[in-house]
Amino acid sequence: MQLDRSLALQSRAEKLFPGGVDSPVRAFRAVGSNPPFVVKAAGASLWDADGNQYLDYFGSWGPMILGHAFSPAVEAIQKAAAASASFGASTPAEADLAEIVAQAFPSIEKMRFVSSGTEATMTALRLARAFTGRKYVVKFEGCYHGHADGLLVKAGSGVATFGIPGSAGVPEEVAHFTLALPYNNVSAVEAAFAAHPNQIACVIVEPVVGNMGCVPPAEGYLKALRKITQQQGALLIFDEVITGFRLSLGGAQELYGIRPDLTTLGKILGGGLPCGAFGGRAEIMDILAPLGPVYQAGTLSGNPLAMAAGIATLSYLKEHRGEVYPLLERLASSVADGVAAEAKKAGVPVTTNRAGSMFTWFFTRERVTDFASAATSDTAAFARFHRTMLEQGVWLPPSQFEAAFVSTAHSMADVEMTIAAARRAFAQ
Ligand code: HOZ
Repeated sequence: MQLDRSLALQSRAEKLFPGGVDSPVRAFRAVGSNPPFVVKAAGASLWDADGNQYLDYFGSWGPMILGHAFSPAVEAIQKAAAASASFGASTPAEADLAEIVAQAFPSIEKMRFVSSGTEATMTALRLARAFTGRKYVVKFEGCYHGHADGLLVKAGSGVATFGIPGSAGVPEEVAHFTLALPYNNVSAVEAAFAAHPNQIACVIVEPVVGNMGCVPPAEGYLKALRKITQQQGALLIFDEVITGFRLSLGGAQELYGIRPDLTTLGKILGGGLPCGAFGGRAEIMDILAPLGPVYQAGTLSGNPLAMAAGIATLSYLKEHRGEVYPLLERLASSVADGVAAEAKKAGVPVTTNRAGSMFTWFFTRERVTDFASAATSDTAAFARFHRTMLEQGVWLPPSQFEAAFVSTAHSMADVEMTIAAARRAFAQ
């Protein structure tokens, strides 16, 4: 595979951006190769600057559930752009999208649109602290909720990929109020509340984790979080930036039957455009300015292009939910199990975790239920697998600690091609 143009583009980018990227994992350092530079994508395929075609298993890290350049979204964006890309004023499209969101997520009585998942989680925490009058926040090791200071403690995604324990530049005094506990461990949560009575404002969790690789909740875990937070007067925040509209239209909370106090959304919500949201109980949301004392704002919040792409994407998902989610389940289970079977035949230790259309092949013999078990993975073996798959035209997320995704644009032929590529990769 020729990568000359991508290599030239990488050296140009390295002069302009730290590591040559605008987001760390994209630099491919964790898999010891050079990132192809993408020039276009359609359906489940990506093309790089050298004309190589790849089957896409990271879907822009989640948003592209209907495949790339999904025509209703493209047309909606074009139409909105012709009427101006931004007004900085209220538009009817914001309420149109909000009504779809509220219908899919009954726990979201009121919401605000922002421009990223980071903004959504950061503000959800501020709201939780103001509402409860408490300072501590519980998060879980290996969960990633964007890069706001207080959430970069034992985080997943790029933070785990590069082994950064807690980011430099975050004052100890800020990190002090974040209690990072093992995921899927109810006693650790009970112990934290016992050690900090009436001091914990909220528990924030990825209900199915995507950012340490895919790690689903143990039976009863989310229910236990709901019960403890309710008993202790703390808020439960579901970070559904990845799982929202992916695991089902109403996200993980619909699937597991839990009603959190606040929810954060992003990715699919904006149909691939920069968009996030936070929302939940009206009495909590109504302490935001201009009604209350909690401040949050954004010039591009509710941006008309993002609203248009979101409406087109969510309307399709809503209308076709009866076909979309079973199709994603079939595709994801076939590829996840098919590759796992090839690993087994080849004697390569791989543990496969999957929830709906998100999955991870962990290069370990251990059951992966939290960050400690995810971290037993042989990341060098994962990196070799990643490189060999990429050479065969299969683009997996370039880190052991990120989930892979399928879209409705993937086909069973794509799945077969991926399994055959994995067979060759495991034979090496
Ligand atoms: N933190 C993102 C994945 N969980 C990576 C975003 C990106 O590099 O685009």
